[in-house]
Amino acid sequence: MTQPTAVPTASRGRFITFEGGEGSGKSTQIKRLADRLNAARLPAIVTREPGGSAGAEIIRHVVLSGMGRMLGPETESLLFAAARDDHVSELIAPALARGTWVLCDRFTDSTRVYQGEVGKVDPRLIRAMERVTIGDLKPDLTLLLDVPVAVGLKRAAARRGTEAADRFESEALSFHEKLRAAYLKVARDEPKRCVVIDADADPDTVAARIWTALRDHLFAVAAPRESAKA
Ligand code: T5A
Repeated sequence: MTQPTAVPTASRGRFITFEGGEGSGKSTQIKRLADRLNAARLPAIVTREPGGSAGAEIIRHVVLSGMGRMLGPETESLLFAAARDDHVSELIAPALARGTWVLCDRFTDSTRVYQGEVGKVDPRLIRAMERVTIGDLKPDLTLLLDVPVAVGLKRAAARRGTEAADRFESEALSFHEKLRAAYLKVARDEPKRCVVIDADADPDTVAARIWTALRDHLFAVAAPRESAKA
């Protein structure tokens, strides 16, 4: 198991996580932000959870196929934790240490919300798994992309086309409403780390909102070059 530390040195990269319900636009926006940071000569990589490293991608396949579901929410949580452990030690911690910004599509808040708040896994287990898998590695900023449930599910369905819904997309509407409320609670509880982005708008507008959040929360300590300005 990893015990990474997050010593905030000037040369360490920044760690930004994207969170939100299904179809909230995380994948779309994370790529746009990476492009903008790289254009500003702030090296940034995009990764995702579950997944992001070879071992974690194998676990992703197991979980999203629904195979973990029959084992119950506790065991499913352990699978997400195992994937995160590999991802942090193989990709995230080394990238941050060499000064690269890491943009991660979902992270610990997904476990807190999906398995904890909604799946009713004991919060003590959730926190214990966090301690073991991420140590002190807290995101510098978490962007919570918030959209009405109907909007997110409609977008996810349109993107999926004729393919079957995955393990979580196929849950009932009430499940997704609970997710949204739980995410908003996480943001209320940790206002310094989390920024709620109204993502019920066109992609350019959402991208501009995200950039404003970075400017307000991160660039005071990691000033971008001129070319990063809107
Ligand atoms: N999970 C994950 C847990 O339960 N516990 C955990 O600890 C972790 C880490 C991962 C699943 O695993 C669960 C949560 C998830 O259910 P996934 O396949 O990685 O599943 O999928 P999601 O993270 O849910 O992401 P989605 O792919 O469903 O949605 P995104 O990334 O939020 O949305 P995106 O950008 O792909 O957009 C969806 C569609 O909408 C369009 C896009 O073009 C795309 O077609 N779109 C917009 N349309 C209109 N206006 C906009 N502003 C738009 N932005 C995007």
